[in-house]
Amino acid sequence: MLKKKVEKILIEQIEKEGYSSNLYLAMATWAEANGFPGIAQWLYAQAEEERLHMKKFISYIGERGSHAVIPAFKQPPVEYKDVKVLFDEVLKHEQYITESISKISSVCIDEKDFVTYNWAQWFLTEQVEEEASVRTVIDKLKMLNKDNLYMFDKDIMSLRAAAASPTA
Ligand code: OFO
Repeated sequence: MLKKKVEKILIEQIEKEGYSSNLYLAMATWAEANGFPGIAQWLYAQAEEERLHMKKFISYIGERGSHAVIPAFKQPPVEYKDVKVLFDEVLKHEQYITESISKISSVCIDEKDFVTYNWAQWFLTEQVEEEASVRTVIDKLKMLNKDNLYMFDKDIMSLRAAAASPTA
C-alpha cells in the first residue's frame, strides 16, 4: 500500500499527464487547421505518448493497492499566434512536468518509498529526452522564415525519428 503523501502526488500526476495529452491534441488540431499536417502528426504522436504515461501512473497506483482516481481535465488553449509560440509553449509545459516528476522523487525520499522513487526515475529520463527533442525543433524554427516553414512541416517527423534513434 502506498503512503498517503505518495499516493496523493501520484494521483495528481495522472491529471498532469492526461492534461499533457489533451494539450498536445489541441495543439495538433490547431496545426491541422492552419495547414501544418507534419507538425500535427508530431503533436499527435506526442499526445499518444502522454496518454501512455498517464496509463503508467494509473497502472502503478493500482498495482500498489491504491485507487487511481481519474480526474476531470481543464480545457487546453484553442489558438496559437504561430508555430514558434506553440513550440515555446510545449517546452514550457515539458519543463513544468520535469519539475513535477522531480517533486514526486523528493516526496518519495521524504517518505522513504524507494520502490516508487526507483519507478519514477524512468519518467525523469524521459523528460530529459522530451525537452531535448522540443529544443531541437525550436532551434530549427529559429533558422526559418515563413517561406521555408512548408519544408520544415514536411521534415519535422524526421527530427522525431532522429531523437528516438540510439545512435542520434
Ligand atoms: Fe509525460 O512526458 Fe513529458 O510531459
